[in-house]
Amino acid sequence: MEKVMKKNTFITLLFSSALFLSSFANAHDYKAGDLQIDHPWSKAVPPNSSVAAAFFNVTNHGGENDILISAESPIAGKVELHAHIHEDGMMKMREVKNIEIPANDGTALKPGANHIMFFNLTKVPKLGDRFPLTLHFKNAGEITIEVAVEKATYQMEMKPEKTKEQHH
Ligand SMILES: [Cu+2]
Repeated sequence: MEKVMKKNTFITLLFSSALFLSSFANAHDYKAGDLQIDHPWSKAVPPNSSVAAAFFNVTNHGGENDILISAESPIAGKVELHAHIHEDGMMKMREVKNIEIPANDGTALKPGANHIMFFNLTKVPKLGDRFPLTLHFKNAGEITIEVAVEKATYQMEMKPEKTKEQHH
C-alpha cells in the first residue's frame, strides 16, 4: 500500500514539473518601475469578432500601491478596463475606472475577474500572434507589452450586459 502511494506521489511530481516547464516555455515578462508583468495573453477569437480580452499577472515589488489607469492598443478602436461583478445573482462584466496593484503584492487579470477588453477590433489577432498593448500606471508610468494569443477553454461572454443563458 505504501509503495503504491509513493509511486502516485512521484507521478504527481513529474506531472507538475512538466506543467511548470511548459508554462516556463511560454513565459514572457516585462518590468516598469516596481511592477513586473507576467505572461500577458489573449484568448483567440473568431475572425469576425469585434471584441477580445487580455489577461496578465502584475506583481508590485514596491512599498506603494499603484493603479492601472488606462490601456490602448493599435488592434482596437477602444480599450477598457473591466471587472466581473456579481449582481442580482448573475455574473456581469463592467468597465472600471482603474485596477489597483497593492504594494508588496500584486493582482491577476484573468478570465472571470479583472481584465483588459478590446472593442471595435481593427485587426483580429490570430492564434499564435502577438500584439502590442500599452498600459498606463499612476506610479510606474507607461509600458508597452506584447500580448500572446492563445487557446483557452473557458467561454468568454462577448457582450458586456449579456448574462447566463436562462434555463426554462
Ligand atoms: Cu470585459
